Amino acid sequence: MIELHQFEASHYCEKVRLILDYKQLPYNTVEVVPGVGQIELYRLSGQRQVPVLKDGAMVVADSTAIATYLDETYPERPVLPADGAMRGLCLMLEDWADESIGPNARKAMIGAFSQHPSFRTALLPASTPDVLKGLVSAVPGDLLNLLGTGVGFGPDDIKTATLILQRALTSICGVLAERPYLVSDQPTLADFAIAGISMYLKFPAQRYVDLPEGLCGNGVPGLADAPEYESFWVWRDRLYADYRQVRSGPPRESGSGPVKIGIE
Ligand SMILES: N[C@@H](CCC(=O)N[C@@H](CS)C(=O)NCC(=O)O)C(=O)O
Repeated sequence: MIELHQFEASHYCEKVRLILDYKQLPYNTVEVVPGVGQIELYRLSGQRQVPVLKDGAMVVADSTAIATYLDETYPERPVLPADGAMRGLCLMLEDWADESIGPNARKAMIGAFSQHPSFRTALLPASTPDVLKGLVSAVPGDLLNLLGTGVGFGPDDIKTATLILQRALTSICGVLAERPYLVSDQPTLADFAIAGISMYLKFPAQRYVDLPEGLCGNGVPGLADAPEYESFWVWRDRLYADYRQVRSGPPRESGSGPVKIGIE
């Protein structure tokens, strides 16, 4: 059985989970404990980042390398187009997703956490005493803004990130007005990369990802609910409904471990 060594809340891991589900390949996830678990990951893969895919004796790190490996090994339902121009475009879009949409989406999500106490407390373990939850939701947004300043998450950084995301969503909606998926009539790696990242802007309403239930359907105000991006969310939700498996296990015991949202 394929093993995916992952952080549940990482968008790179979500990209790979989307691809595995699309290809209808059964797999088990191994949740890596940030820090100590990465030592074991290093022993396994020679580097410390997730996702890492283990398929028998084969160990592959990096979401793009994993996608390529999966297409080569399991060619049914390819995610990389055979046509050279389409393949190039697909990889460019994936890179744009990873290098621009991803980091900016994380900033926008942090901005939303700082402004919306309920969003913030939804991330806390269920076992957190109510008094502490109250304290977290009482931390003024201004203070969080101040704390964010200087590490790339200050109000100006979040404003710039939001502007970049607005442009990105507008561009994507323009493409989606012409065709059902970003590169061709079938979903490709580009679709899965951008759909995976989109959870930072709006968590899917269903439990596809094992995150605290309070996050489901929540998103960054102005991006998650603006009518001009509706076709983006329709595309994202359709992709999930058509291809992603809803989790069958019990809801996440949110006290069971840290939620690591890959904020570098
Ligand atoms: N290029 C890699 C990036 C993977 C990555 O940045 N993973 C993050 C999680 S979102 C990670 O493992 N961070 C932990 C660390 O760098 O120590 C890919 O596409 O898989």
